[in-house]
Amino acid sequence: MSKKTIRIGLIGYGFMGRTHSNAYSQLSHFFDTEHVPVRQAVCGRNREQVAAFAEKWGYASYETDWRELVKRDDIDAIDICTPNDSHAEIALECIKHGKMILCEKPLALNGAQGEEMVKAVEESGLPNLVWYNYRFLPAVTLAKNIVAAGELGRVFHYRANFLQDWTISSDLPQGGAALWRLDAAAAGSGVTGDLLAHCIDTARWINGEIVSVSAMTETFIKERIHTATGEKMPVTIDDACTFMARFANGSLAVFESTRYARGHKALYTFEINGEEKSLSWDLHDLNYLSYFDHGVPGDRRGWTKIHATDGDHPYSGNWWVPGLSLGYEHSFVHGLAEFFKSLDDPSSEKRFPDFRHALGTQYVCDAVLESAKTGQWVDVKSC
Ligand code: SOE
Repeated sequence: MSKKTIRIGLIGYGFMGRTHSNAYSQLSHFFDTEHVPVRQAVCGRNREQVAAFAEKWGYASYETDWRELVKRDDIDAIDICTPNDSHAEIALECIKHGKMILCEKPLALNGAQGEEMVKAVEESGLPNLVWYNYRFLPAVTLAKNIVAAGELGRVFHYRANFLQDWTISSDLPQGGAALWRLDAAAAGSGVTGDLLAHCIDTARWINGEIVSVSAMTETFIKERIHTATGEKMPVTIDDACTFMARFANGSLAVFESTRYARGHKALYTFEINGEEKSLSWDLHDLNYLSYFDHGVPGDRRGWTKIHATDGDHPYSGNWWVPGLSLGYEHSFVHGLAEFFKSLDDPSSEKRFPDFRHALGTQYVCDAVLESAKTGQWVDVKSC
């Protein structure tokens, strides 16, 4: 098979820049796609650091100005790994220069920005993806497949949590390289856009559209030093958010996220209860899908744990031999594989979130934040 190369220009080389670079380097070893990524260039403002990153991760070149990267004729696709407040500006520039886009989540700061991005990208016809990665873990994709096959019967409940504890200290500043997630101007919101957005992406993928929400948020530490000014400034992100939701299929949901759950570093869990079966999943035990089948005779009935590492589980057959576990990093490789498969055959079923799907998630986040402000139920804009 003759391979068609897609020359990647990566903007930003923090945590996400590393997860995506790892996916670019692994993809062709494990997935046979006709299109293959080439690590062409990486961009960051600090020349020394970006040069070191390029060398370490195998990028052929580097830039220190993203606008120069986006203009380059030897780049086919731009991967946006910068803080959320720059996604829209960079994406719109990429579209002007005819580059396909792989954008880190969330799509934008809010729905209004997201709409502009969706309009422009759809008019251009350029392929696009947003890196909501957790849906590509084998056990999570298995849950999706079981629900899509109608095996749960009527779905009654969906519940999800994403719990962390890294912002409890009031000494932690806001803003700057590692801490922009605490600055609403750069992040758009706190746990809602950063963590609940993951839960919402998975939930919408598995259980369909969310139509209305009722939320509460809290900012536990009201002021933090801002790294840009050295002054104490009000904190305007949501530190914690809990919301109830109704899905279009009539099921009810509860979602919770916080960065103040002492002891939890990144605990993402979800459970879905149907008439016939229930499923549950836990990021700390990510290769397992817990499964309850009411159809089993009463004396044998109980929760079983499916170790989703066999050759017939989603994606697992592309890796090692049955029974050997995969990890967090594989979710990015699988997402990339789905994107590249769709470049090979644009008419194939899209199993990755594109800009439009991510806009739907953004609308849910917007409705959650509005509800928390007004204390009212809010209808989610349909996408
Ligand atoms: C925040 O700590 C964070 O890194 C998120 O930004 C990621 O999206 C999530 O996957 C893990 O937690």
